Amino acid sequence: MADPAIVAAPAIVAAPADPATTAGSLHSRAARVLEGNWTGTSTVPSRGLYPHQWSWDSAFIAIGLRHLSPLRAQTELETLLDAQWGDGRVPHIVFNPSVPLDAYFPSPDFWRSSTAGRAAGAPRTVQTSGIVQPPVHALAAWLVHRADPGLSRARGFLPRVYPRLAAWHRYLLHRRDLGGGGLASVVHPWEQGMDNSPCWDAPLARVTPAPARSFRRADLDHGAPEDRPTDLDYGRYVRLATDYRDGGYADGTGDFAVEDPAFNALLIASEHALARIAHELGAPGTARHARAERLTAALVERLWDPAEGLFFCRDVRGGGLIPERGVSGLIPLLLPALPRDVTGALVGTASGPHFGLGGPARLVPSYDLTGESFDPHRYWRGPAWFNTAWLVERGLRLHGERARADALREDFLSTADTSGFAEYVDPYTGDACGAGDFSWTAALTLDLLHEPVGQAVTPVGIGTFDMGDKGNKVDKVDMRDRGEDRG
Ligand code: 9WN
Repeated sequence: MADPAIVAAPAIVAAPADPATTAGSLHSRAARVLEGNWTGTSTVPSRGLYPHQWSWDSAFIAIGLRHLSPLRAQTELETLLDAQWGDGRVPHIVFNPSVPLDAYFPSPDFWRSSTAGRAAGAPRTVQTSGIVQPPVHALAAWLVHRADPGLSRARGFLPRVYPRLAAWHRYLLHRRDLGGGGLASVVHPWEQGMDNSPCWDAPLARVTPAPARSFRRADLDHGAPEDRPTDLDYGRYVRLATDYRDGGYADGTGDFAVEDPAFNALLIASEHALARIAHELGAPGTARHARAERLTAALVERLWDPAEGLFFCRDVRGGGLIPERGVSGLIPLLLPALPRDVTGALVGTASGPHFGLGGPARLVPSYDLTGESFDPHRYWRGPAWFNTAWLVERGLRLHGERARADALREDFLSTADTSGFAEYVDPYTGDACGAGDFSWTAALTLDLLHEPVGQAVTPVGIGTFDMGDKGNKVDKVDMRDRGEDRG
């Protein structure tokens, strides 16, 4: 039976936001995907391939779900944050105990979070992975709040999630500053979310793979081997995760540590969002905005390559920038405090031969179209994903690139439609790849359908200082002993 919260939400029966397209039916089909992937407390990315809750998926899902059911969107984030570890990390997977262990690898018995993660404060009652994913959550929480501030205040949504989000950012900024320059490092390719990107090839080459016979991949039950990472790559993923687990998930000693532009840009965008949340809760938020600006400067200083007009990953263990062009290097376009010359160069790079935006490519390819490792079908080595296209669309709009943003939005919506809300697509043909009825594709479709075309400044809440409803603050938030979080 349909959830009354969704049925009651006016957006689900509202007229299409953009009458020039088939948005009405696209809207209801996207809503049906999210309905079908809802488990009661959260949304799976895909019923077959990814049958648990994933961290950054849930943030993107909540951003779309807020248009259907702000209650469900709040619940999505709350369920994830309930699995937060004592040290502040938000795990990349929260396992559903009713799903058989062999449905996904690595399963809970691999991660052993409640025992191996005890020193790091892993929860006892829920099983999770021990690594993280990009911190899109504070941004999502702010947008979810703005969708229905009355409901949010009535449920005390922000006062409950704020301390958790603040602890999450603290974990990343303190425990994960492995390069010492202020940015957070990822310690596993799965943490960055673009698992098989050629950007990881050099740092991964130093990792001794776990023998192929020591584990059984479940992903190949659902996807073609030529579209998925190789067994050798999987062996390295398994080795890194095993070593991390066997070290009690303590940070700082692993063989793999990379400062990634998208991961850090999302942290900065979320820090801006956290400043708005702090302000909503009665604190000024200015210290957080200032921190976000300092982090933006660190991002430019450490990862920007002016000659290439792109941000690159920094290999903290090996030293130096990794000379591979990934879509990750375009994501800092999201940031409001990015210097003008950087923004201009990024737009040029996105529109040039490497990413083909507005030219030969559909959406934004995950990797350099001219790169040696380019493959239009293999996971994160060329195909185009919808979440990264949404992020680039937001960035273009934020920086006044209205025509490019509108074109990308159109392309997004038509490709989501024709591909059946695919997980990702061939960047030349737009043909569907990976799983169908993929949750973040449907969710971000809804989000773009709810934004009128031709808008100059995004309401995403990261570029404009959209404080909203200032007069009606929640004044009961306990931020004692949290001096640094006071905004
Ligand atoms: C490992 C769930 C996740 C996404 C990632 C995507 C893929 C998992 C996998 O699926 O990763 O976390 O098994 O390949 O790369 O971005 O969050 O949708």
